[in-house]
Amino acid sequence: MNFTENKICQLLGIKYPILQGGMAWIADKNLAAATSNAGGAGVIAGGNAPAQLVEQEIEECKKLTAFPFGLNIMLLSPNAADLAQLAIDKKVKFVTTGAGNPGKYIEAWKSAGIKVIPLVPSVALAKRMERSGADAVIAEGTEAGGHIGEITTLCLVPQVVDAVSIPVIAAGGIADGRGFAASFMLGAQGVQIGTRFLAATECQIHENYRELIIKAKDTDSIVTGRFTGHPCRGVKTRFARELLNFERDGGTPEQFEEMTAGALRRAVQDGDIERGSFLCGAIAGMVKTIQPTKEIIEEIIKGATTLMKGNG
Ligand code: TUI
Repeated sequence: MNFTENKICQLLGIKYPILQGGMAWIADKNLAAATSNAGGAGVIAGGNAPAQLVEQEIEECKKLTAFPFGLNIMLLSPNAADLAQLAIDKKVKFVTTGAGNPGKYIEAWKSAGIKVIPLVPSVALAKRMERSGADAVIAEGTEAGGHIGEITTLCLVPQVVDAVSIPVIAAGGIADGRGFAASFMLGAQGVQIGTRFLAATECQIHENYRELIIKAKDTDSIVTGRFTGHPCRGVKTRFARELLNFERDGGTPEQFEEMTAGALRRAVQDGDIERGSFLCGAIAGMVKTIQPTKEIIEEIIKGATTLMKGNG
């Protein structure tokens, strides 16, 4: 399929309209560069990291790829404002945001020539982002991994498409050519994929994390932390079930935050099955093969092309 007319490809200067998810602690220079080198849009996740560390990642990523890549800013991070400025100082091609409203940064990013792509879990926020000058939005359904909204991808994407004039990127539950094609049928002009890239050769997560993803079946993801206001989807481990029980049995949100503080780092770096949070999307059950990023992207595009012939 030819994407020369595709709005996301034109906006970002990429070959295929596939963004790699900005997974905190996971999406580093290696995964971002591999994605960009394969024709997609790689993303370095800022997560909770200090600006100095993220600056190094950006610098090193520039050595690994000549293609555009972006920076994801998790707005709940205490370092979000520093990272917002870092994106400008380092002239990244685009910024994606998560876990909040990036409105106050948009003008500065636009003035610096940075493309702005906020993640939205609702039509209301999508409209607000368009009014604030966003170049595109990522409509992410509740099937996604990590911090999530309530609406499913199937319901959210077409409603956001109808509500805004800027291009819409679908996210949440997409892992192959069928998900890509379905997103386009809903009116999206691109997809963001996270969970499938957990099985990319270039994704440097702990072996235990990778094994949990590869072994996961359809019913193996659960959502914890609804009562904190920041629900998170991940692998249904014993620890995740303990968190759910804690919530049900009247634990306080403060105690819950204490139990989960640092849990993603423990999963990604230590492979700590007892106290780590192995975040993943509901599509983890379909991720079975460890493959190079390039192979994943080409497989998705090939699958979608077959399905979209005549509709593309
Ligand atoms: O952000 C994510 N995924 C994440 S963030 C994360 S780390 C974390 N740490 C502590 C608490 C919560 C998360 C792990 N995974 N995905 C993007 C996303 N953004 N999902 C939902 C949202 C979102 C929610 C509300 C975006 C905007 C929003 O706006 C509310 C408002 O201010 O209007």
